[in-house]
Amino acid sequence: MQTIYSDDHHLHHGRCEIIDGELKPCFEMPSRADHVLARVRKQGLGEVLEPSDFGRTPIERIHDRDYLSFFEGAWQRWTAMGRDGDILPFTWPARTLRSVLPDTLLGQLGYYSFDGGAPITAGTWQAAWSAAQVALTGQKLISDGAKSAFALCRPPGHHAAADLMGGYCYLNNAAIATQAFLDQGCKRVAILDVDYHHGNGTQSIFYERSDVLVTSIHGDPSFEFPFFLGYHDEIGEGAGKGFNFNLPLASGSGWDRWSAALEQACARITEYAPDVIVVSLGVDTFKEDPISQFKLDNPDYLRMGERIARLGKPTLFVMEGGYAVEEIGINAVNVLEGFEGA
Ligand code: OKP
Ligand code: ZN
Repeated sequence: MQTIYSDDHHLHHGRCEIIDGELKPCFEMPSRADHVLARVRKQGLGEVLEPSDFGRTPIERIHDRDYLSFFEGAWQRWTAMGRDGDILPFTWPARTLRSVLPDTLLGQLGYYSFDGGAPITAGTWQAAWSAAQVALTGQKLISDGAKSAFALCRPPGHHAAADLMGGYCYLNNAAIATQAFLDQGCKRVAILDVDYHHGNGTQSIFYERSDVLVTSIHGDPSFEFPFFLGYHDEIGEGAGKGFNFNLPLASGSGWDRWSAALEQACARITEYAPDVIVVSLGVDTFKEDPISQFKLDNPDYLRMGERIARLGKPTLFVMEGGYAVEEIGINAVNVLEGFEGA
């Protein structure tokens, strides 16, 4: 399997996030992708390619133009104000307030975000842009006939909605690749999101559409981030009714419960008969993940990859979360090796 990777992810390195009431160094750090790349090389998974540049058009198929220009210009505006720390929002248009677009940078950042977990730094736009190009390059490999590809994206994307950043995410890499498949002639794409957190951005982007089936296995939002989306009764709306399938699981879930949920997701995907599958590959389901509550172990990721392979479809893997930095490479590449060995 070929891996697509860009060093540009190093340009994004947030300083701090609020966790358990404390300011702590960001868990979403550059060494995550470095460890995955090192493991890809160590295991000889296959060639590692630089991304091609597909420009802005495929990104604008998912994200609003005004959101993109805000994101692209934010750091310049910040430094023009004489600041040089990370840009972090702290006020959002929650209930009783109005979703108006204010004039100032921090007002607009509140409008274009849903939490305080996605800092904008000097290189965040460039890193996120390149991650989207990484996903699009993987998409192209598959539309040119590859059976699978690994888009080693960082920063991750599945929390980002059409005009919202949050949860370490800015551009929704998996959604951008999914739309590119459809624009190039695929009739149906299935997304399987195995990240520990619910991919609220991906769900919201495709919620009213039947050409994308979104399936997700995650920590129940009644106890876990992102708290306000990802419940089982969210099944899609309008034309999308029946094309969103959430499998929230209890805290402490291990491979028994997790693999039973995977069976359910796979059954729904098989019934949907997609042309291709996009896997939002987060490995923060690992038992030692510092911010998560599932109990998967290293070999479980091999089984995960084997089961996904048995769906028998061309599959694009898009990197999402995973914060047990030392083991993220082993777990992510185990999924890919399991897939290839099946
Ligand atoms: C991203 B991905 C707020 C902390 C909340 C956010 C978790 C984002 C996970 N500062 N944690 O799904 O792995
Ligand atoms: Zn996650």
